[in-house]
Order: sequence, then structure tokens, then C-alpha cells
Amino acid sequence: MKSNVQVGIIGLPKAGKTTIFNALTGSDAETGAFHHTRGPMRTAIVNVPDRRVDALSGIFHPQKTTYAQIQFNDISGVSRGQTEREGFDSQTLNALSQCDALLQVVRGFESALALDGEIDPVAELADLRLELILADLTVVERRLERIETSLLRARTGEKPALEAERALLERCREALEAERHIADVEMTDEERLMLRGFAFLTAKPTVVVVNLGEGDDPQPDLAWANHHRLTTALALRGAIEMEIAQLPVEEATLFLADYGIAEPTLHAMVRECYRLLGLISFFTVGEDEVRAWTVRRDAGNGSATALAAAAAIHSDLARGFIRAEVLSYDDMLACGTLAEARKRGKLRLEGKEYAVQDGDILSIRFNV
Ligand SMILES: Nc1nc2c(ncn2[C@@H]2O[C@H](COP(=O)(O)OP(=O)(O)OP(=O)(O)O)[C@@H](O)[C@H]2O)c(=O)[nH]1
Ligand SMILES: [Mg+2]
Repeated sequence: MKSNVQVGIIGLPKAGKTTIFNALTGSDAETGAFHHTRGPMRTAIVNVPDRRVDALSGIFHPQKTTYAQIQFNDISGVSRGQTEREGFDSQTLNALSQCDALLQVVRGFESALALDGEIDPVAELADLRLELILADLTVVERRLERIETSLLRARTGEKPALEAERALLERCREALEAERHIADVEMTDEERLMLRGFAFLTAKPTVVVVNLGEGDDPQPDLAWANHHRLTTALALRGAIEMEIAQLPVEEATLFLADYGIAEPTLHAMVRECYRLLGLISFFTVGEDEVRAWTVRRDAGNGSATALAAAAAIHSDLARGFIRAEVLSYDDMLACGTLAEARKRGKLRLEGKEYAVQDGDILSIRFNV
């Protein structure tokens, strides 16, 4: 697995993508200037905020504290009618296919820069999604044509696989033509795996971000943005949060309170992305380092096993895996020290197949 989760920020021109990128990453990339036509993608890697890591650090006083990391990509805008005109350029498509999840930004603030002044996030989201649907449809149709050609030349033994793929893609085409997302098509895990190589845009977990103006109710009803599988929606006041993200921590806390913002949106964003992607965190602890790791809840078939967790740390740990010593985060906090946890019998020895739980503290015994 790639080391970091990657989240791509997309939206129509001037929706506030770069503003949100800055708010999430504490960057100060120039806003209002990055034209949607062409241009390099901006990227920033940030620590995944996790109070449990802070608490464990407070217990172990390690030399080093390492958070999990997440990468945000500010991808150039998608314009209305783009797929019909020239399609996405290969740079953008490539950037999008790398992303594990998408943030779809829609404008909810007054803007003189926007091409059509009216604030209409509902229409904006529909238009953005239509472009993604059309982009996927192009890929599906191209592949279906290839399959037809291949079937003409295929040997008998090769036909069933091609026919199964064709049947699946035809179902996808039907859904897309009805303006539905591939994520919403009923299919087996095996079928989803078959589609993975296409990196369909409408199959990706999606967080809709409604970028509100300064004076707006920060908790609007977002049911309209929320009705797809693997989709969730949240609202924020991007311009304010961008400014706050650039302040030193103590000042930022004061400003958040001033504006009635419970937590920086980054926190909610990461939680939603982890949930949609089925990711969990486990920890390793010690005097040298307290560290958070990210694994998929369902790595392949079943769940994230102790062996998969060991492999995430180092291939040697997986190769020479003997046992995992496991302690839950809550027990660690209740006991205060590892010695006390051991005394109370809270440390368990588990084998390769143990299903790692969110918040487990692991110590892998291995021998290579
Ligand atoms: N009032 C207000 N203005 C905002 C907000 N977010 C962005 N803007 C302004 O809207 C304009 C566009 O913002 P950007 O963040 O550059 O938008 P973008 O989607 O990255 O734009 P392109 O990359 O050019 O498509 C800038 O002038 C921002 O200052 C917001 O939450 N409130
Ligand atoms: Mg931008």
C-alpha cells in the first residue's frame, strides 16, 4: 500500500479549492490566481490529528512522536462542459486516479470572480458530478469497444473473463447514463476489485465541502449533498479557516472559539476520509517513539490482521512474525503504565490472523 492516503480537491473554477487546500494544510498558496485551464498540481502532506497520539506521548515522553500523514492535492478545476469539449487532460486524470478520495468543493459564498455570480451550490454540485460521470462513461465506452475487438480474436479459454468484464461494464454504463455513480451500483467485492484498475472517479469515496461565506449559518442542512453511497458532506467558512490555519496554535485556538468553530475542519475531514475509506489507526509506543500507523479495516479479504499491521511497520516484522502483543488504547490510559497493564492482565498475545482494532497498541515479536 502507498504510504499516505491521498485526497484530491476538485471543483468548478473559483469554488474556493485552493482556499480549502490552505485551510486544511496550513499552506499559503495564492488564491484567486491558479487558473483552471492547466497548471501543476499543488500538494501538501500534513499530520493526521489524533488526540490519542498526544495522550500516549504524554505517558511515554518519547524522543519522537510520529503522526500518521495524509496528503492533499489541489487539482486544477473542472469546468462545465469540459468532458464534451476536450475531456480532462492526462495530467489531471493521472492526478485524480492517484487519489484515494475526493473533496468536491462547491461555492456557497458571494464572489465577483465567479463566472456566474449566483450562489447555487446544489446546481454546482450537480454540474461537477455530471462532468465526473461523463469522464467515467468515456472510459467505460472505450473499454467496451476494446473488449468487443478482443472477443473476436480471443481463444475459447479467454472468453469467459472478457464476457464477465463486459457484463459488469455494461451495468456501469447503464448507471452512468442514468446519471448514477459507480459507487452506487450494487456489486460484489470481487466485481469491485475487477474495476479497481480503472480508477473510476464516481467510485471514489467523496466528501462534499460547501464553502460558505463569512456571515452564513455554519451548520446548514446538507442532505441534498449527501445521498450517494460513500459520500458525506460538510460545510465550512473557507476563508476564515484558511486565515486561522496560518496562525500559531495558541492564537488559532482563540480564533476558533471566537468564530464558534468547534475544531479545525481538517479534523472532521480526516475522520470522514478514514471512515469512508475504511481505515483504522494502531499505535506503537516506547521511550524512543510513539507512532500512529494506518491500515485498512478490510485488507483484502476479512479485516486488517496483525500480520498486515506488522507488514505496515516493516517487511521484516511480517516475515519473521511470531506474535503480537496487544493492548487497547483505553486500557493503556486506564492503567497509566505498561507494567501496570501487564499486572492487570490487559496485554494479550495474538497470532497472525488477529483482527486489529482501531486504537490497538501493538508490539510485534519477530525473528528473522
Ligand atoms: N468570501 C469568501 N471568499 C472566498 C472563500 N473561499 C474563497 N474565496 C475567494 O474566492 C476566490 C477564489 O478562491 P480560490 O480558493 O482561489 O478558488 P479556486 O477554486 O482554487 O480557484 P481556481 O483554482 O482558480 O479554479 C478568491 O478570491 C478567494 O479569496 C470564502 O470562504 N469566503
Ligand atoms: Mg485554485
